[in-house]
Amino acid sequence: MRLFHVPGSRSTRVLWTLEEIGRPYDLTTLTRDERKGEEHRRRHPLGKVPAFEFDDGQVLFESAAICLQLADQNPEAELVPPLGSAERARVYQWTVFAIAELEKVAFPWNRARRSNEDETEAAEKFAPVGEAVRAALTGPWIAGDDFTVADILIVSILRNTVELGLLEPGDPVSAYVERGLARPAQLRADAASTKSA
Ligand SMILES: N[C@@H](CCC(=O)N[C@@H](CS)C(=O)NCC(=O)O)C(=O)O
Repeated sequence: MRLFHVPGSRSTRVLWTLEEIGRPYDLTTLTRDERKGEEHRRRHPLGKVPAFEFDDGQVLFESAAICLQLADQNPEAELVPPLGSAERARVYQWTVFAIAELEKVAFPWNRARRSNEDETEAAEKFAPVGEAVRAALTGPWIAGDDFTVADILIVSILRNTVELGLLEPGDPVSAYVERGLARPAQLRADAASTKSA
């Protein structure tokens, strides 16, 4: 299996999932020209990362879809609860929430901070979405006691928000993100990403 990757991009979520699974994989880091070339557009119609080639030759794009499929194919990693269970439904809920709701309010806030723009609107839009995550954190992980693919997505999306200091010190959301970032598989993913850069 092979991940088509750019360090610091959304493909790092897939790298983290691969490290949680612990099976060997290949990593191809793409330049901008390679991403926009014909060969990569056959993998991803928009010339983006991540794209992923599975052992049977299937190629998928969309980070959440790739992470969920990897979790399903490697049940021993316990990154998703059993199919059809209430716990599995919560993992779907938070995985979709991450992409559909969280990303679109976290990234603009990060961008505003980095470029020294007025953050008021971005912070206001983030607030109710961040509160939804905060309220759900009654256990160590977003869907309960067990770490899942949904945590990989949410922690990856909020990583920069926490590292830029946008959340209050002591905010349970920051503690949650730091808990995720401290996982050995995540640290290995960071090292693998840098190595390939
Ligand atoms: N919804 C997609 C978004 C993919 C995406 O926007 N990837 C960015 C990197 S984070 C990209 O490849 N942008 C085009 C480029 O860098 O040339 C996913 O989650 O996989």
